[in-house]
Amino acid sequence: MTAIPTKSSPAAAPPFGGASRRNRCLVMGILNVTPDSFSDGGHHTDVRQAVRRGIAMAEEGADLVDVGGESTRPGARPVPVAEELARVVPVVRGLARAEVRVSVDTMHATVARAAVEAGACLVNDVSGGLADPDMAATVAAAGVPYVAMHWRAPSRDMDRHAVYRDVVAEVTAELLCRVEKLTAAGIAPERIALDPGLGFAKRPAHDWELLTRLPALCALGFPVLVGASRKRFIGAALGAYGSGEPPPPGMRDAATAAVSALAATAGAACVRVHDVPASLDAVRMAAAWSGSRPDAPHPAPFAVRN
Ligand code: PMM
Repeated sequence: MTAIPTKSSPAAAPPFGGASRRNRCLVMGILNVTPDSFSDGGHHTDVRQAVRRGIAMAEEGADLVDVGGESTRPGARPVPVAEELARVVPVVRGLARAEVRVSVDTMHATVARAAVEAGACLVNDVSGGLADPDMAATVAAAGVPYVAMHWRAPSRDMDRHAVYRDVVAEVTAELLCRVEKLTAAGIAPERIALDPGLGFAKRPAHDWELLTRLPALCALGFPVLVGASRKRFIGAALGAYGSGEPPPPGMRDAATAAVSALAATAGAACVRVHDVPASLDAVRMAAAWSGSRPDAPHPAPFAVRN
């Protein structure tokens, strides 16, 4: 069994180290350079325009900007690696040159390696290393932090795998299994963050259960990233408690910010969102609500380096 870092254990290279000067949940801005992502697909396919958008998110206060070149919406088809590289690497390079902290959202070791060479400081893998057998060794060799998301199957047929008896117990156990494999391949446990994978082989009821029982995942001692932004379960809840109709993804940012505040209060270390300002204010309010001192140093594993 892998040694699990506790919240109080010192961390040599924290997953999101140096990202924020403030003692609060971090905000990761989403920059999808894809033609077909469910919410922002086709908005940022021009490199210069994408870099401008990433810089704007950093200016809005994003602690990290997450660049992805392959849509993972339900039913999405895989993108050839050469195409993903061509989409992602110039944008990562442009943002890193502008001193924006960049993460790369990829399931492919080749893309992760190239993005780190271009300046990415974190690898965000929605498959937790399951999609590419070379990913874990590549991340270990690169020495960067790694977000391992809960994943069961490629997007084209993930909905078939949304079957659980106890979603929290099963997601937790499957993530710990990933941690074992990742650490065995050489990734330091202190560099790993976990993510419940909202919407990935999950029905809305599963997503809500994972959120309402988020402290159970946080209690494992790894930093937890929550990616709720604009997702189907948010639309479904807005519809259920509203007019009956889910609003379109672009009308879900206020609800996303509410979830960001609740996730931060439940112990999330980072939220991944499309609309940075709303969620940034939300996590600030969560920090104030929980009495965290704004000028206190980040507790490990979020010690500020700069
Ligand atoms: N969701 C998407 C893509 N990447 N990464 C992490 N770590 N967690 C997520 O929940 C996640 C992700 C899909 O959403 P998008 O199309 O809006 O990027």
